Order: sequence, then C-alpha cells, then structure tokens
Amino acid sequence: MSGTAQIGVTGLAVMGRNLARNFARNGFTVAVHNRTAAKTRALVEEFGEEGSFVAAESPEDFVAALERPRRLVIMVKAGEATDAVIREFAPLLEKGDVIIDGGNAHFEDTRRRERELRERGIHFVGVGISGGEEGALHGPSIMPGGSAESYESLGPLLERIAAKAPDGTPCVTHVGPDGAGHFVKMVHNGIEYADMQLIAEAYHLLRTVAGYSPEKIAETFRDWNTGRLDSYLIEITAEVLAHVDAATGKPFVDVVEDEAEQKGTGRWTVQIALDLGVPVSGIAEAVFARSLSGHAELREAARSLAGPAANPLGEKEAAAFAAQVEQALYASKIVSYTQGFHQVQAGSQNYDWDVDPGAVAAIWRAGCIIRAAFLDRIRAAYDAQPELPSLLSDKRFGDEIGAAQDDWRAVIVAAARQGVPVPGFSAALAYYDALRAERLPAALTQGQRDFFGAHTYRRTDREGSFHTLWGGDRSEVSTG
Ligand code: NBP
Repeated sequence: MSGTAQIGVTGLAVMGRNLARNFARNGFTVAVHNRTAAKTRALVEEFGEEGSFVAAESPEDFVAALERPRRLVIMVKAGEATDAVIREFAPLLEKGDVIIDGGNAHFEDTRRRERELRERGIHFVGVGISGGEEGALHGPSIMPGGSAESYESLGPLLERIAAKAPDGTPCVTHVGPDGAGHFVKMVHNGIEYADMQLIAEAYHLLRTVAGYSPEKIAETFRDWNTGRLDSYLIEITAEVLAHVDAATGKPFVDVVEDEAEQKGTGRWTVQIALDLGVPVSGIAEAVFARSLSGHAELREAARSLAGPAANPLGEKEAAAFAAQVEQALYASKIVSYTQGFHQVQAGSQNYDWDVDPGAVAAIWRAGCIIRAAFLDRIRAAYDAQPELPSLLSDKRFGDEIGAAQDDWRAVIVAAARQGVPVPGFSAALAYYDALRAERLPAALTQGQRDFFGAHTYRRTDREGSFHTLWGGDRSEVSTG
C-alpha cells in the first residue's frame, strides 16, 4: 500500500529539519525520519502546526509513509554517513523511486552513487542546496543533478520550496545528469570564497591605506550595496563591520581571531580545476589566503620582517581611494565569475552534462550565498550569446572592466607600496592581463621544456611539432 507523504526527509539536523518544514509550509505532506528518533519527535512537537508531517521512527515506517514513486531526501553528514543511509534505505525501495541527496557531497561520490543505484532501477539525484539553514527554511537556491526523468517527478516540488528571483522565477533548474548539480554547487562555493576574499581585501585597504574605521567602512559598503555591487555578501559585510562587541566596546572585527577556517568545498573547487586545467586563480588565492591566515606560528616567526612605513592618506585622498577600491573590487569580481563559469563549462564538457551557464546564473540570483544583482547580468550575457567563450568577451563586462582598469591597477600599486596583501585583486588583474596579451612568455617556458626534456614545441609560422638539438649543433628537427 502506498503512503500519503509526497516527500520524505531523513536526517533532521539543522538543514534537514528546516528543509522538511519548508516542504510542509508549502502544502506538502512530509514524512520525517532521523537515526536518533528523539529529533523526529522534537520536530513534530515544535513545528507540527506548520503543516502536515508523518513522523517515522524506523526506516521501514518512513518508506511506507511515502507515496509512489517515492521521493526521499537524505540530509545527513556528507561522506560515509550518506553511503550508510543509502545502504539502509535502498533495499526498501522499488524501481522508479527517487533518492535525493541534499548534502554537500563531492560530485564524484554522486556520480558513483547514481551509477550504482541506476543499476537497481532507482533514481539518484544529487542536489546542491545553498543558503544555509535560513535558506533551507525560507527558500534556498537548488541545483539538482540526476536524470531528466527524476526531475519531472521532483521539479514541481523543488520549484515550490526554492527561493524566488526578483522576477518571480524559482531558483531551481535541472542542471544536468548525475553529478552536475553537486559540481555546480561546488563551483558556487568556490566563487563564494573568492567573493569573500575580495571583500576582505577591500576592507583591509580601506582600513590600512584610507585609514577608515570599521564603522566608516560599514557605511562605505552600505553605499556600495546600492550600486552594481548590490549583493548579500556586501550587505552582511556592512552588518559585521558595524557590530560592536558588547564585552569590550570594541569593533567586533577587532576582537575576532584573524584565522579563517574552511569546510573544504573551496578546496575541492581548486583541486578539480587543476584536474580540468581551468585557471581559477581567484578561488585558489582565496583558499590559500584562508590557510595562510591559519598558520599562526609561521606568521609569528615572520612578524618582525621589514615592511614599508605606514603612510595613511588624508581625508580627501581617502575618499578618492575608496572610489578606486570599488572599481578594483568590481573588476576583480567580474574575473572571479569569469573563472567560475569557465569551470562550470569545462566540467560540463568533460562529463558531457550540457549545463546551461545562463540557467546556472539565473538560479544563483536568490537564495544562495553569492546572490547578487550582478548575476542577472551574467544570465543576460549567456542568454544573448550561449556560446560566449568567456564572460570577459561579453561587451558589457568587457567595457566595464576596461573602464575600471586604471583604478584597479592604482589600487594594487598602492597596496604593494603600503604592504597590504591583495592576492585576490592581483591574481584577477594578472588573469585579465594574461588573457588579453598579444604574446605570453609561455613561448619561453616551452623553449625551456624542450631544452631539458625534449618536450618539443610548435612554431608560429609552420604546422607540426619541433625539437631543437640543444646539446648538439642546435639545429631543428621536425617531430611530427
Ligand atoms: P550534519 O552534517 O551535522 O549531520 C547530522 C545529521 O546526520 C544528523 O541527522 C545525524 O543523525 C545524521 N547522521 C550521521 Br552524522 N551519521 C549518520 C549515519 N551513519 N546514519 C544516519 N544518519 C546519520 O547536519 P546538517 O548541518 O544539517 O547538514 C546536513 C547536510 O547539509 C550536510 O551534508 C551538510 O554538508 C549540508 N549543509 C549544507 C549547508 C548549506 O548551506 N547548504 C549548510 C550546512 C550543511 P543523528 O541525529 O542520529 O546523529
């Protein structure tokens, strides 16, 4: 006999519990289950009024509560716990049922799980969910992978619970087969790291070079948030900077240890980018900046090294400098997204996913951490030119970055002069300059490789590959 719940959620820690409530608040009957049954009871006791829940204490009761084909969301700790839950539930399911993994899985795990379950006739949908616990409750950005068939059954439910973009469109789309959803979520997190690093560098410059107080910087960010940088991350940055520590009366940002932690999705993005050969230097610098900050002993040992004398700007110059920092931040942000979307496209090509980058930009417009007005423009760029080789090739972004470049360079020069590390800004500018260069010194690199390893090279004036007899008479031989 089929149950009545349209969807089930197992794993009722913060994320699962809020996701279950979101489904229930949107009118779905939700079966809920957790390994430790007390959490299931607590959810229904506390929030049972919000909608229709069916509490299940055993996996068998949980599966029996679901209508067919069953849709079962797993929201447990990513990794081994997810495999354990799949091992527990899969034998209880039937052909055509859908297991949805909403955790932060590595997309290769998702590809493996999808393959294994497909052989048993069960759909496995790896879903990237962004927006944290608030998003899970009020509307996240949702990035489902899996088969197109499973999306037909699941899509309408996800569209109801997803965040809505300013034009009312739900922030969910079928990203592509097997691990495509988790891959795109991973890149989202990588871009999030880069965005946060760039904002941190802007703060550091305003504090050190412009001599602004945290409160004044909060004001500056609030102002920027009314323009083209309008985004969730800029908004919360202003709040964090304006916050005063109750215990000491000092700015909150001055009492927090300056060691940034990470859960690992930014690192995955860079690792995969290395495998795919995609230069995501902005994301990589953001990951490295966090790890560098955590090397307390190294930093302590280097603290007495020489640096330039402090030379903060006067009030008028500081205001002009702040305007330049806005330009540098915006230009670097364009580069971060250019790199992130390159990775999405490279992954799509490598795994044959056929991901639509415009649709990805569209579902990041609301609900997720990198939500920003800016994403609407990325969507428009890809909609106008689906084969756009790079966001920098879009005329509007190209013009904007061109208009910002003088200030961008000036900010990096000022940072170097005053000893402020700006790895994100610098890496972004280097990427921009490298892409637009007529000739790169890679020709020399290739010559060196040929010298010590006979790795051969191609010529600018002839087809084929060549090797110079460096140890002999230095004549050139054709190698193919
Ligand atoms: P956690 O990642 O802290 O996991 C706790 C849940 O996993 C509990 O329900 C726990 O059951 C269950 N669990 C574990 Br641990 N091992 C299990 C096993 N072997 N069998 C069955 N259940 C097991 O929960 P969370 O913070 O709500 O995150 C859930 C997922 O969402 C994670 O993958 C996480 O990475 C992801 N996440 C996403 C965001 C976001 O912004 N998208 C934010 C936070 C988390 P118990 O109660 O019996 O111990």
